[in-house]
Amino acid sequence: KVRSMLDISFPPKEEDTSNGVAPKLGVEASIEHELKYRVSANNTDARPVKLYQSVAWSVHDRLVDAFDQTQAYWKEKDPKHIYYLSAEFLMGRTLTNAVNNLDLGGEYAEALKKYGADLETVATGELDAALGNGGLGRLAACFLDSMASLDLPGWGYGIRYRYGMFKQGVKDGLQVELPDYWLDNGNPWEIRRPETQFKVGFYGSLEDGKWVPGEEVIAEAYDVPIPGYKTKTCGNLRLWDALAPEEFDLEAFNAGDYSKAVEQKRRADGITAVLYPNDATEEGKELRLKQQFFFVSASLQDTIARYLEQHKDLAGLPDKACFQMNDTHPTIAVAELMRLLIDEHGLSYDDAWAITTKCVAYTNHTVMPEALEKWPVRVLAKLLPRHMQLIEQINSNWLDSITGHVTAKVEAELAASDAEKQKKADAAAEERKAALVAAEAKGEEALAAAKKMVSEEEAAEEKPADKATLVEEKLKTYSIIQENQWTKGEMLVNMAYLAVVGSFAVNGVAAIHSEIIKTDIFPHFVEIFPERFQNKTNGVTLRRWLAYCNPELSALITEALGTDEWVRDATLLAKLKPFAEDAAFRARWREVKQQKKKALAERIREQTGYQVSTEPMYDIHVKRIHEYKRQYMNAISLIHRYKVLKEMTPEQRAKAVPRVVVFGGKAASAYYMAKKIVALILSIGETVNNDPEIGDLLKVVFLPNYNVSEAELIIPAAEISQHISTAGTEASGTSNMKFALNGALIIGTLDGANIEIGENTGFENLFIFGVKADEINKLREDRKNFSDYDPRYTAALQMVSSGVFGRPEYFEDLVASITDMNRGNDWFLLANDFASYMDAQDAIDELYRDQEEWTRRSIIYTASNGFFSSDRTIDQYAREIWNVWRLEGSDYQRH
Ligand code: GL4
Repeated sequence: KVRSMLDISFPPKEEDTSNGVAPKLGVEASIEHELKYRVSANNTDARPVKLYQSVAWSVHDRLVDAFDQTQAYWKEKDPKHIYYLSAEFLMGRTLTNAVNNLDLGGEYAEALKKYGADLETVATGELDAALGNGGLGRLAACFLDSMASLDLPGWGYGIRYRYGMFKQGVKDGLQVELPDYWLDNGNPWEIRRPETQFKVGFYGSLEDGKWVPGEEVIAEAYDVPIPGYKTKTCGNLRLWDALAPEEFDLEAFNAGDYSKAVEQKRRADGITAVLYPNDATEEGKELRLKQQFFFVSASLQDTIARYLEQHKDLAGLPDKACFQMNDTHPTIAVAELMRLLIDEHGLSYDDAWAITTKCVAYTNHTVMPEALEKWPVRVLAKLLPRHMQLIEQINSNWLDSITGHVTAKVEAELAASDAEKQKKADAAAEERKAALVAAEAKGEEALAAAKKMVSEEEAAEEKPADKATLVEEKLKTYSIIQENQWTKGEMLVNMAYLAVVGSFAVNGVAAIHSEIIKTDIFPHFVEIFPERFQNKTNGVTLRRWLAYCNPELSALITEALGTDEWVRDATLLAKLKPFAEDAAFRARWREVKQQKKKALAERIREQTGYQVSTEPMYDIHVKRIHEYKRQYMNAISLIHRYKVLKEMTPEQRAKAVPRVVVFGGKAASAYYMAKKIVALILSIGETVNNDPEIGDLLKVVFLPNYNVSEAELIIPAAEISQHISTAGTEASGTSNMKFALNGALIIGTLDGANIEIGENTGFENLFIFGVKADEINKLREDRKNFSDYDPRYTAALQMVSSGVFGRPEYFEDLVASITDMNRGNDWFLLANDFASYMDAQDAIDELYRDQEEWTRRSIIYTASNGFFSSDRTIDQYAREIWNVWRLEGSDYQRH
């Protein structure tokens, strides 16, 4: 139970340790001060953005106080720290979260009255910090919130991308990508640390075993304070920016070569310029590897430097630092920590390895083969020659260490198959002998022919397997360095294997996913160290994803429970269950939903121009656009729904259940099919929404630029939410948790965390459909012979091909990808799941007619899913992986 761990008071510091404006000026005065001196706007010129900025700077000062106190306290107490290494942190906006976590909501609301403004409106002046693609990056952000809220000494380490996730626009019915200038108005939430810089090298060569980089950049730190919820603890997200060692080459400039003069700066700028916009696919670009090494190297150097301020001997590092690698993106940390320990700090290889493998842990977030990073040896050797050398050594030691195991395995297999083979060989020899005897009796010619046949047979006979060759073959399947299966001769470094070998713990992110990685991705590693593999089911912070994004529902929950303690102890939500049976409470619950639907309808009008009613069911499908997430299957179902509505009589239409279906999500800019899926949804909307016969019965909306802030608006308004990935493909999903907590019902497959949501909520309360994960392999094999196409599915696709939604040629590929076995093969099994998906949709319509029962279930969802608080997840990491010391009273105690 999380709360029991939370009886912590930050060491009470009575004395005023203020270092700035904040404590000297009250909230109101500080806003005024910032407006005048930092933002240079007088009161009458307090335009929304300026007001936002001054409020943000005023909060910033308070954050800095909390930050300084916490960091000083941690330094004094010297507990073990968690360093969460992640290429992505999808933070979203900060203002509302910071004000409320600092428990200053009331004060700021009061102070803003003077400007005729409220906090909610002022907060919209902030641009999202979108330094992440989707679930993986947002999870990292939730984890930071929970670490601080649980008073755990934790830092995030990442990259300060100057352009975050691209901004998605819609033009001529297609997605367009626009740059995300998120830093343009300045960023009050970061503190630049020019005093904290590290050199990071690339390229070059090995001279006398020592790496001499051919290029160097400077990593400079920016700190983003992370306030815990109503605790004095304020954690840190340290993001690195890249600078040129010499910004300007004066010699080149004097020689008249201006472009050479700024060349270094240009190169450094490139490293931290953009976030790669791929979710669950890897691009394999050298720049990407450069980014990974850049932030990992700076973070490790920084940690070691801080450690050495207080300790002499690096042997103690594992007691003071744990590096959690968020997927394989930071895996080069294994080699870089080795290099730093050996080359920079003089440790032996063996000592360095002992330390490294006690400091590093790895979380796997996907089983999609195209997302598992494999870097060509050629690229690694060129960019990081010393690291490639170390990886070779790590690999060869690793293979040596398991050769005994593998040999024994091969011997056992041989022993089993040898006996079998010997039997066969004996029988064959008998037959040949008999054939020769028979042929001899028939004369010379027959005998000659029989002899020839016998010698051919003997030649073709299976030779006894050579053990050494078998061992060698088998060892290859364990090797970190492998041959590219598509490009013969090209050698690749499998980063996931390096991560598993270099870590003391490996975890998946939902129960089913943690099993799948054991059986399908790392089975041979599980043989060697079964105890290394764990599950840590994901979670989300209830601060951002319930308390702050849905204050109306939160107020109702708090009123019912008589306390707002549920915001830090989510298990208390279970006490809401009895209220599901209370009709008056249900009415109020519905009222809140209605209010949130209204806000979303307003947003839809602003963004798309479509006027949608607030009466229909709000059916939401938001997440990155991907074939495996099957927005396409939903689109096909909507075509069918449209067709049925068109064919209805007016009497039938009067009885239909109206829906507003909202899609949102970005397609990676180079993801061909995903962009077509966006276009199809837009086209369906264009046709359906303008069809006067349909009216409010169906609206299909694609809300552009889905991001954290849009999610905060959309999720509270949802009545049904779709999580319909092909079973076995979505590692966990985290928006499913957010929807459930906000009382949206789920239609979904038995995939990722849907399963655990079902277990908590009661499967009878979800709309579950589709094939199961363990059937997938077989169904995929069989799908060439699939003939059981649902007529509704075929008819809907026919409508696309015949141009009902325009541009049939443009959608030709998309249709072929699921119908033409030679072109796309329906890899994600839409055809297999369509009929059961439609059954689930029918059940949804049916239940929606019964608003009392629907609302009852909605309350049950919120009451049942406190388990999915990231506080619980982080508590499990802290106890079962990190073994961190934590504040208890004013002391640290071991778990
Ligand atoms: C992801 C998974 O796709 C997603 O299911 C999971 O919830 C998330 C966080 O664990 O990680 N993996 C990748 S890659 N991107 C994700 O969002």
